[in-house]
Amino acid sequence: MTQITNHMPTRELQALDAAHHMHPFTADAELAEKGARIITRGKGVYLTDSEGQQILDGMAGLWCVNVGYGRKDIAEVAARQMEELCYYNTFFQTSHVPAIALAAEIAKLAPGDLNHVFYAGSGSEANDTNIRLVRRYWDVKGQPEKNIIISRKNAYHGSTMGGGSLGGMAGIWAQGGLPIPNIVHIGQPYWYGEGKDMSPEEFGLMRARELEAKIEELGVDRVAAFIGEPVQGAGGVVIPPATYWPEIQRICDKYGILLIADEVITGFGRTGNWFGSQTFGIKPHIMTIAKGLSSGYAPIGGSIVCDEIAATVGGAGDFNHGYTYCGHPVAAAVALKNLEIIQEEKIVEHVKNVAHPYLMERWKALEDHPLVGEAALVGLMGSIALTPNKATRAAFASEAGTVGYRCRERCFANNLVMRHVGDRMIISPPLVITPSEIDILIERATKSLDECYAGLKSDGLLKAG
Ligand code: PXG
Repeated sequence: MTQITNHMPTRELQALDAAHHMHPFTADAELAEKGARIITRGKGVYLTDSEGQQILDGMAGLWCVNVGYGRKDIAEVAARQMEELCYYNTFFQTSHVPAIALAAEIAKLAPGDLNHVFYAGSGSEANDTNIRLVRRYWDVKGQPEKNIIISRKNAYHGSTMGGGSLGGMAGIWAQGGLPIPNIVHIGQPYWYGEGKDMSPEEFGLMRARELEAKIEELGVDRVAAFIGEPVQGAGGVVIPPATYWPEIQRICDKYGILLIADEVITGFGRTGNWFGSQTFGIKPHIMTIAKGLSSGYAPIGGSIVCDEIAATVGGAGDFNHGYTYCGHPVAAAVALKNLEIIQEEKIVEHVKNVAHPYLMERWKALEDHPLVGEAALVGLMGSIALTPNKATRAAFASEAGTVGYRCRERCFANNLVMRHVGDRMIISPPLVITPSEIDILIERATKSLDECYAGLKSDGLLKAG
């Protein structure tokens, strides 16, 4: 077999990558010309690339490496589990210790009566499970017509047929015939971009009441559930106004609609509590989890399900759904170790009492930069809205994303991973980030914003649309 190692020249790795590897959400032909940046190692909050550059990972991989890179204790657990029991299924009346222990631990950590875990390999799969689960629930209850799920524009719930349909991303719908039937979308609580002259509080209420209007329009006997991310992540770290979630909760309670909180990003400490639902006062019937469940050390996700749904679906014969890797023993053992680390090292407390307050102070100060209209942060999820006019919160005249991309490129050149969504910059660093590492993040972000601003000025792109 060809030996391909970390020591190969970058150009050769890039050529092989371009020849054989299709990248997710990527224009492969364009990437082939430029060449992918090849990441070779990770330690703490830092990545190393094939040129030996040290990069501060302000995104924790893809919002997931919450305990930081390179933990030997997790690697040891994985190796041990592979030797002891590398795989067994949980389909045909069998179970195994890692799946049992992890489900019990998740039930302990999850609020209220969210006491049951249906495992998946990813967040997308878990949301596909949720579609089937809530439809099955109402079917068993004798209301098979109650099968419409309401979601939101610019939501992200994955990219499988189900996950992509629940999500509200136009780019995903444009390819492959999505959304599937009986999933509908209301507006998002994105005050900065869509709130116009309303106060954030008024706007939050208005957007929440779109749910009530939609339920009335469709008929309550047709609506199964509402799904939302406590804070939209991939949509650009959209932190809802304080009025939004309480109103959504009131409406779901009033009409008896199931509430699904997609906690794939917000779960396991990201917002300064174990779950984003706790930060925003949401009482969901189902939570979607993935990413931070294992800190990305192994692919695993799932649905945390309340007593009533688990009893109803579980009490009505076979639920004909499952994945080969449901509760995969190695992934489950890794996730369990990750949860132990978060608890023993008090990482949620670190986010709440140390990292968030310090980053908040430094992040907010970026609002003094001429390009920054708003710098917002919940826990360790942050966004910066770039604008040519702070007073009006105007968008740029250039095609949406042009400025954000240029800023991202400056960040990447300055060894900081800070993503862009349209013309918003976003961060979601490992939860273990220290104040001195936050200083480096801010220093690199400021330098990148300065360089981006200078470039926009000289290219005449500082114009409002
Ligand atoms: N729900 C939410 C809230 C997510 O953020 C998923 C579901 C799907 O999880 P899987 O494991 O199937 O990817 C996600 C994933 C981005 C980006 O560009 C975000 C995600 C995935 C890929 C890219 O920010 N979030």
